[in-house]
Amino acid sequence: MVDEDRIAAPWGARTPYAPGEPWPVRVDGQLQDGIGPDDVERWVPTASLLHSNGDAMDIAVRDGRMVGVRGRAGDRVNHGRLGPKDLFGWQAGASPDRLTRPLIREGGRLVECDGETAMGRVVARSKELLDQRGPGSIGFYTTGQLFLEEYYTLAVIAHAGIGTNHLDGNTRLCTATAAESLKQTFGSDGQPGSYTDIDHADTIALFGHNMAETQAVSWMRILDRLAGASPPRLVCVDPRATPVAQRATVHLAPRGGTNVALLNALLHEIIRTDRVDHAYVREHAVGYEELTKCVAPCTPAWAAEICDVPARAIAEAAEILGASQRLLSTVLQGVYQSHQATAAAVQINNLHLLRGMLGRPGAGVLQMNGQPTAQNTRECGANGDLPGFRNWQNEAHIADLARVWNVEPLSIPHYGPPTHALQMFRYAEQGSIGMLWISGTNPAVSLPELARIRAILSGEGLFTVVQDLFLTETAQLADVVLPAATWGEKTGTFTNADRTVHLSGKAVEPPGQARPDLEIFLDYARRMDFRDKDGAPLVSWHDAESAFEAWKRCSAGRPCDYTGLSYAKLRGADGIQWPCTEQAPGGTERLYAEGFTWAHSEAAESYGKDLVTGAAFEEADYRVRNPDGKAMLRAAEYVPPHEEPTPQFPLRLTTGRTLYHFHTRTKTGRVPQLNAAAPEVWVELSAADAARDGLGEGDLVEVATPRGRVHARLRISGIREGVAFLPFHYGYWDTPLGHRPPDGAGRAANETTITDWDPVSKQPLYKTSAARVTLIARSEGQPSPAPTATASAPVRAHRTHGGQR
Ligand SMILES: Nc1nc2c(c(=O)[nH]1)N[C@H]1C(S)=C(S)[C@@H](COP(=O)(O)OP(=O)(O)OC[C@H]3O[C@@H](n4cnc5c(=O)[nH]c(N)nc54)[C@H](O)[C@@H]3O)O[C@H]1N2
Ligand SMILES: Nc1nc2c(c(=O)[nH]1)N[C@H]1C(S)=C(S)[C@@H](COP(=O)(O)OP(=O)(O)OC[C@H]3O[C@@H](n4cnc5c(=O)[nH]c(N)nc54)[C@H](O)[C@@H]3O)O[C@H]1N2
Ligand SMILES: [Mo]
Repeated sequence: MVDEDRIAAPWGARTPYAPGEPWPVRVDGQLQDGIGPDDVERWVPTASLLHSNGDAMDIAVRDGRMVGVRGRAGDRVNHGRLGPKDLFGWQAGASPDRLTRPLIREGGRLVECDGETAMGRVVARSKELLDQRGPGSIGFYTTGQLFLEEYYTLAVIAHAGIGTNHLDGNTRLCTATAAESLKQTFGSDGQPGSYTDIDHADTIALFGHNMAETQAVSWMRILDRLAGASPPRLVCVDPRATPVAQRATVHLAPRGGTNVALLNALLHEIIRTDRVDHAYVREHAVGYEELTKCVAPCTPAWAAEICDVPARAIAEAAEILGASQRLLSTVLQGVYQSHQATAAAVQINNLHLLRGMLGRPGAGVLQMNGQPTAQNTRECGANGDLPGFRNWQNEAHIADLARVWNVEPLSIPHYGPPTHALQMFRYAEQGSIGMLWISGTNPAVSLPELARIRAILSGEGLFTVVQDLFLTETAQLADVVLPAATWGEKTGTFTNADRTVHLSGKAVEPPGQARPDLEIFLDYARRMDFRDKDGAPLVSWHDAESAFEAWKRCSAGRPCDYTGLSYAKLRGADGIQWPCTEQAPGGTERLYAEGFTWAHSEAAESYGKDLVTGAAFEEADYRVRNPDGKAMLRAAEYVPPHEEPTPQFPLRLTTGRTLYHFHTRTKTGRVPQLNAAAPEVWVELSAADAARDGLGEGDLVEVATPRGRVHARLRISGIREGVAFLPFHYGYWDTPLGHRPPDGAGRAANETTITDWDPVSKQPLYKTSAARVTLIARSEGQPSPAPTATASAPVRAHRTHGGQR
């Protein structure tokens, strides 16, 4: 068990290793005060819920309660390690303010009721809307934090039961661009790489990915390589001085929103210095000429002007990428939520195609996920795609799905792509969506332009169902609140960013009347009496395992093939990567070791989109561009961000995360150690920007954009000049204000963000808006509450601590 203070030392002690060696085991754990390992009655296997890394762990149970966790030594993902959020986060489930009874709105107030009344209302409203306005009046907005079985059931209910096209997840805010970039390059979603590529890589490039804070265990793996023989070289692209940047061989800190310019310059240099694997490109890719032409004018000097990064540093980074023999790249929100998101993410795929860096140990790209089960949302089609990565434009795929569900193809809406989340909120705003069922997400804090979102959710014409653990900012605006069970209180599978599937067991009972999301969805399907075309129940399963079996049938023959998996097999194993089939019973470590099977037009999940407008191509276009089903090099020119700084709003505002909190803090804000490490919102500026405006560490300032304002204490950090950073974790459920922020300033970053999205992936642009920072009150000597072991470290040091018992 952990003796160190893992709040102060988040990555723990080093266990160095050399390329190609197995990563040494280090078992991390944390038990409640006064409980020793001998006091634990049972250990229940699961994996981490507070990010997408999929670290395998066991929950310690005593007297029917969770009393701690430990990492699983034998698991391929973490070799026993856990990050700070997982070491402490398990305590959240037992919070005294968990929802234990359903609530309904009566006379403007939420009041407790029984399950029958609550579900009765949801069903009555659904039937009324179906009768009066048709399936398009009902929308579902789900998450990346439930289990596979739950998403699949929801996808069947929405697509075939209700027959609505309005089903999406908060994965739209999270990894829609990852999925889209994989479709654009490889024809289908599906993560090419594997975490084991870290063990072999000679070069690791992290693009807009603060892995140290957001996938802490994978960062430990990199730190252990850095501490061992023949360490890899690191390239980091991030405007902040993150812990990743501090360890990088080259750190490029571009202006926010200029990724495509920078990446095009890197590709320009790779081509100019002829670091292209021509044989690989000839055999496996189309689009080389177009790409070459597009990046020809993109010299480092050209990009240096746009990105405000020295041309010399860009050339140096290109030299490292070009000289690598085993290159691993990871990509996350600094790309996906930034300007030209898909266009930029695709350039990183291009880098790997040009260099022949795919499908072998150490050569891989990880278009990362964020949430623990975002992969499942995507593969089950609860994210605005169809289940099994099927193509909505391909009639044969629709017919196949109709066969699996035993329904008529026409009853599965596919006149267009499933509606994306921000469009669903627009429809709710306009009134065409009359019921929105929100499960496992807190849009009143996480969506852009919160004043507008609050107005939509509390609007008279919209019936809102919220399914959550707590009375969140969103639940407070609902018409019906359904209390849900969560991680450790229910059984299901989840799949991490490198396609590893884990089974998560039930360790304890949920509180009160809280029910697993699966049970709620099954109950709804039963009450709605959804039928297949022969009159049998559409949803024929009754528990997690039977739902998993149903999903296996749906996944058969698709890229995410689960047919070789079963609960029994997952119980005996330590994480298995899909595709897992009869032919590959042990799973598949890397995709695309033998060509690009899913890029043929008959198989592809998408026929591609225009990278500037997002317009979808037709099948005929696709066949012409890619007749042999190869990988696609897709070029994109840089265009400036939509909202550029002005004299009134001179800064580029970006938003993101800290190590200690998860999203809107419904869990981590209720965990004493984590909350104490980062108790309150802050804003970061560079020393130069602060000095120019006469601002000092700890000053209370207002961050304003054309949408809204946030009050926060200033941290003078290593962030690049001209950029301000706000963590987006801080809603208002635990503020002294209680409910809503008053008119005027709040503390949620999304009071300020813009309603705008990438035209290709439809992912919101949380990383680029124009802002100003002005003084409200001097600090009186107190530093800002921002953590110090992380990217928000002050230029002048004091230390965050407090994880020790
Ligand atoms: N501790 C913690 N871990 C988490 C989560 C959490 O809430 N807390 N959430 C999980 C989820 S759902 C997700 S999606 C992931 C997100 O994980 P990350 O993507 O690593 O996290 P972010 O902080 O959103 O953004 C990463 C970096 O992007 C940089 N950035 C901003 N704008 C730009 C830009 O224009 N270009 C470039 N190159 N970089 C830019 C920021 O400075 C920031 O350091 O984390 C997962 N893990
Ligand atoms: N400004 C800004 N905004 C952002 C981002 C950013 O970087 N900047 N990042 C975006 C990204 S990547 C993401 S992923 C989103 C996250 O945004 P949200 O999804 O809104 O954030 P969470 O706090 O994770 O909300 C999850 C909710 O589900 C509940 N929950 C947890 N487990 C269960 C369960 O088992 N069942 C049910 N029914 N409920 C459960 C939790 O209590 C919580 O209320 O935010 C996005 N918003
Ligand atoms: Mo995310």
